[in-house]
Amino acid sequence: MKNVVKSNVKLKCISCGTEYPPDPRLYKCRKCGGLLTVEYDFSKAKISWNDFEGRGVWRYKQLLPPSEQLYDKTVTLHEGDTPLIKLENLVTQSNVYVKFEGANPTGSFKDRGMTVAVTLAKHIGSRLVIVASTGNTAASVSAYASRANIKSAIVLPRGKVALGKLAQSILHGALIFEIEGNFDDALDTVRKVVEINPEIYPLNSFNPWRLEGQKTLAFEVAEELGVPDWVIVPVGNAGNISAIWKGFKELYELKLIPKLPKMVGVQSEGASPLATAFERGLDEPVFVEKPETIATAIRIGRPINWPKAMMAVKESKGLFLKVSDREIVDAMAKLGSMEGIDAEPAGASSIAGYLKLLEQGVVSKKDKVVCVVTGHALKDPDAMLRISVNRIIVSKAEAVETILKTVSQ
Ligand code: AN7
Repeated sequence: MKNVVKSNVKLKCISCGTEYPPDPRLYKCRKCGGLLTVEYDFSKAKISWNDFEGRGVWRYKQLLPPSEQLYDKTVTLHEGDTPLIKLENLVTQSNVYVKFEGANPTGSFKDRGMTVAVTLAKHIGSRLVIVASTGNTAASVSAYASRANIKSAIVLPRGKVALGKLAQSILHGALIFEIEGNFDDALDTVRKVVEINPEIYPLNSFNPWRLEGQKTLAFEVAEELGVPDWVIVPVGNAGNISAIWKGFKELYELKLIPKLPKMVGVQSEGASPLATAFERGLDEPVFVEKPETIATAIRIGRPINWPKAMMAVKESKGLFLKVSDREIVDAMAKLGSMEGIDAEPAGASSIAGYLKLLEQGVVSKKDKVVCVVTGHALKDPDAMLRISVNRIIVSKAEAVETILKTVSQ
């Protein structure tokens, strides 16, 4: 264990504060069952922006848990270093950027976490990893497990996973279990399986090591753009918004940034336990028994990381909000047709959220905003085909020419 995780790292329960040595196999507080978070002792650290070298997630290795001995033994597909694209047509004269996580190796932000967590899993000798997933986690875990020569098992809600994600998991050779029920049921299954058999390594986001990789999104944004006023993040199981906030807070603690952004969590109306709680001013989520949305990635009714996400929004003075399926598809179509950026529905929900906040006057055009587009449109061809376009059946070049004449006028 000593060789796997750095010596200045410990685990801490976010509920009761109990501290633990950095055991990669500990996923919840032994005392109260609370979520764990990875903590660093930075008191002796003198880190400046010039110290970071290389590209992608591992550029920030000083702020990641694996020990130095593992730096040249990481399980990597060169994730991170994703494009930060300023919107030019969808919103003119604004200051809004898309952080395009669809450009990661398997097409979603999950890869940032998997490179770190699968690196640890491999070096503690795991032979089999498991995950419940709405699709992207499965696609990512199965890829990184293959790369590490580890077997992967994935548990999916049957019939509710976008085609591209299922196909990727098949391609990566995962053992696929499809259950009757939704993601929340799949996650319960995984938790039971790892309780019975602790040799099987779980990679859902209750595993705090994974979130360490995901926090690097904040590092990339801060390094390239400085600190945004707002960071808008699609929320499902609520790991990513928590990880990104953790990343900004660490930079602030290290005095690498002078201020913090406000965090916005966007949920789909049919799966909005946190946004509903925020609307009603509650401190606990209003769980949804039967979540439903076109954004199947975030079709989650009982987000496991809700305490971390609520803290992120509260501490940053941000907010949660809901968007409808129509607003999501509309944002997805606009992003594709006006900016050439390919977002899957969940990914486009951050844009839908931005447009809504702009309309409500909560966010102004002058504000520096980063919308995290979490996954690539190719993941979900069925969703793209729901966008109405002009598809014209023609038999002759003359017909094409005639129609184009009217279009170009
Ligand atoms: C594109 O793959 O939960 O709030 O099992 O795929 O950290 O859960 C996916 C989540 C946003 C929500 N956007 O992130 C899974 C899974 C996309 C996603 C989220 C997901 P979290």
